[in-house]
Amino acid sequence: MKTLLKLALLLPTTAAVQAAPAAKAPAKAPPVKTGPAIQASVMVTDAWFRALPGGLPAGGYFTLKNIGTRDIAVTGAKSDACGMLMLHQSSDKGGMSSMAMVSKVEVPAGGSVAFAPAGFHLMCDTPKMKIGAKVPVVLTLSDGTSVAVQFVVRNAKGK
Ligand SMILES: [Cu+2]
Repeated sequence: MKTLLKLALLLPTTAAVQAAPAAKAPAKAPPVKTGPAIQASVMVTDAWFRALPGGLPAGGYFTLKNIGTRDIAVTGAKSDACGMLMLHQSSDKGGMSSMAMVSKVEVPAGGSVAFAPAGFHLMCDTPKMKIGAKVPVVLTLSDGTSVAVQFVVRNAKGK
């Protein structure tokens, strides 16, 4: 982080601002990764589903960065690959792991939130997906917009 900051100080401001996303451009990304999905106010990266055997619900994970100037919340998700797609939060209370539905996940302006195993995640009921394929998901946001994201389908080990 310190190195980045120094670098930014050496460059003209506009160049530094544009350099950051350009450096992460997924031109040579491995085939199983999807590029970032960018909408006016958010950027979604590293989106994937964990497909489990036996038609069990599939957890969906991603990182969402609020690149806008206003606080925002993820208020829902839908996908043709799922019967129902819910926002869930896992919690660990006294060694007991459980999960519950949440109505929204807030992301402050400039902040980001990781949907990850053991935390916030999408729960895809009756999934129809193949490992190695990509499935489309639409995330709805509190400002009335939505963002379309391609999720990579990985196996139970997340590979
Ligand atoms: Cu869940």
